[in-house]
Amino acid sequence: TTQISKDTADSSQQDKSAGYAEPLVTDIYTADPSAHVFEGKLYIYPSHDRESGIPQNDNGDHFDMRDYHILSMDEVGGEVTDHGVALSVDDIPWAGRQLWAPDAAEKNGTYYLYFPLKDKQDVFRIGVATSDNPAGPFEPQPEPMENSFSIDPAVFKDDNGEYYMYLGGIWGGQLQRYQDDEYNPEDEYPADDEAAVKPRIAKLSDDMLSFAEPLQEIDIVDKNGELITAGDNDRRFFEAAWVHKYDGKYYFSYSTGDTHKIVYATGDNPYGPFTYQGVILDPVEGWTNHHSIAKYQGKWYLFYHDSSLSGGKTWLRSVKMTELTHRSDGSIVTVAPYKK
Ligand code: FUB
Repeated sequence: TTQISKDTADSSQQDKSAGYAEPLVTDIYTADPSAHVFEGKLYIYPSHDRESGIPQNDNGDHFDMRDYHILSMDEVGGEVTDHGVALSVDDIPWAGRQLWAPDAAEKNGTYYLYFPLKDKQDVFRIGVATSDNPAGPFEPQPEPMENSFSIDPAVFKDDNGEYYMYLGGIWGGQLQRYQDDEYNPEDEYPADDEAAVKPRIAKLSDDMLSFAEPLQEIDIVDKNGELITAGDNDRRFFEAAWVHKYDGKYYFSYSTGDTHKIVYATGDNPYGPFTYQGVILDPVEGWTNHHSIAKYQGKWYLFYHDSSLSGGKTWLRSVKMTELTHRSDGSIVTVAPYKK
């Protein structure tokens, strides 16, 4: 695995936005920030990184998180509140290990926290927990969501009031086990010239606790309409799906994993296909890159993490935020994370 140094990330920064930012909190490690505006405040739903002592490997065993803390703020640059433990692995009946990147949604005054967690068979499922407060504490459902798998749930509410969940992550995130819609624990991957493993989407049911339809594959294509291939590591989907809508278009953004970028593709509806457009965020210090995008008080922001506070330990990350710019043609200005 590669550690990206600040010097590498700082090269060729012309036409990029100055993304330099300090961690939002420094007394705990946080990662994978999913940002939402609820009740007029900015809430961030991150992973809560900790030192577990588990050695680093390609399966991500070193990301052994056990609870979630939710952060909030009234204004950008203002005080950040850590609301304490919102959900613990000890309270989830079906839990095996590893609480990874969560997301949240609100419907009719109830808040839903969606989270990836390995079950007792060491297979990732998506769980859901509810609260009447956006900061929790959250009460988990007794079972994972039916037919859920893999990691990194992201829930997008469309303008018509429908909610959609996006999910998936390869390697340790196990998405490669669900190709051809059959479970294959062998972790086999497509050949380099074949289509990359596809992220999934499903509409959520009215009660927000299950899928209203089978999970469907999402096509990510290049400008010629050709599917991005498994060997195209600079552009293929790895993990960390997020969707935002800008000027009527759907922006599907994600991490490229082993090439450490956040990139985006655009489409005309929530299901895609999405056409690859470019890089949102250059590599950060640490191995993973994981983000969200939200509008608050009239401005768009990118939320992300890096490992600078821990001196480069990729399992000890810190959430940051910086402004994001859409050009008049709808394209996004690449953020250089260490440019001042
Ligand atoms: O934080 C654990 C995992 O690392 C997340 O689920 C992935 O997106 C990556 O950031």
